[in-house]
Amino acid sequence: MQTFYSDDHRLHHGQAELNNGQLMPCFEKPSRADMVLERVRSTGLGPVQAPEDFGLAPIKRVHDSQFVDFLKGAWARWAALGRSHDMLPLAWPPRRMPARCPEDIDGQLGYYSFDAGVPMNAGSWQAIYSSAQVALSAQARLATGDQAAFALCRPPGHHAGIDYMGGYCYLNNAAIATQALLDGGARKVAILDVDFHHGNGTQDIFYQRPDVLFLSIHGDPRHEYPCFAGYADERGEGAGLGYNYNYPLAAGSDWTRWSQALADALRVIAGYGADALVVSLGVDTYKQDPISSFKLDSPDYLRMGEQIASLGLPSLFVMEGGYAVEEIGINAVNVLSGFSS
Ligand code: Q9C
Ligand code: ZN
Repeated sequence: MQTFYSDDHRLHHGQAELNNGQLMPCFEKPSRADMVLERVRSTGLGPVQAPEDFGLAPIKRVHDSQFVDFLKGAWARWAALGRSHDMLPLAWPPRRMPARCPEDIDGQLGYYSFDAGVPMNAGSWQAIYSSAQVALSAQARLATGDQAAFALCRPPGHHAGIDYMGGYCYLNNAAIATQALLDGGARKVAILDVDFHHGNGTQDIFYQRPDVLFLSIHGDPRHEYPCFAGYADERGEGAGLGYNYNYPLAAGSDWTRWSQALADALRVIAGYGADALVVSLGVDTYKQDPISSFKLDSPDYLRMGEQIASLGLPSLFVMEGGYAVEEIGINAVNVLSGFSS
């Protein structure tokens, strides 16, 4: 299968994040994508291609236009204040505080985010934009008949909602690609999110729509980030009611437990009648992941790919999380190899 990748991801390199009360170097770092690319090459998965430029229009099909323009222009406004350290949000509206959009950059950073896990530096927008173009380019391969494609996206996207960033995510690459598949002629698309964290942003974007089925297998939000979404009773709304499935699992879940949820998700997808599948491929379910609590092992990812392939659907794999950098390439490419085998 074809991999899409851009070196632009290196332009995005956050300094620090808060983890368990401690300021730490960002877990979401450039070496993650480098390790996956190296494994794609060393296993001979297939050709690696640079993305085409589809512009902002397909991004604004799922994201609020003002939010996208804010992301694009934020660094220039920050730098104009004489600031050169990472840009970060610091204040958010809680219950009963009306969410008006303030005028200055600090207020707007809070307005357009839900947490502080989204540092930006001078090159971040270019990396964010290119990551979305990587997903769009990979999507285009399915539209022209390939059975699978891999979007090696960085930064990741599944926590980014219609008009907010969070959790290392700025633009929702998988959602942007899904909408492009629909705009290119697909009637229904299923999104399977296997990242350790609930794909709250993707859920937000498609929550009221029946043309996109969203399923996420993740750490139980009672105990795990993103804390406020990912419960099993979130089933969709309005016309989208019944098209959202969450599988929250307990800490310590291993392949035996995890694959039961996968089997149910695959059964639901098979019954939906999708024209294509988008997989939000996070490998932070790995037993050694530094910020997660599942117990999948490297060979389990081969099984994951094989079982996803059993659907027989054209499938787009979009890279999301995974922070055990030494094994991230092995685990991510195992899913793709398992799919292709
Ligand atoms: N102590 C993705 O995997 N911090 N984002 C969790 C746990 C945020 C993860 C802290 C994790 C965001 C794309
Ligand atoms: Zn994750």
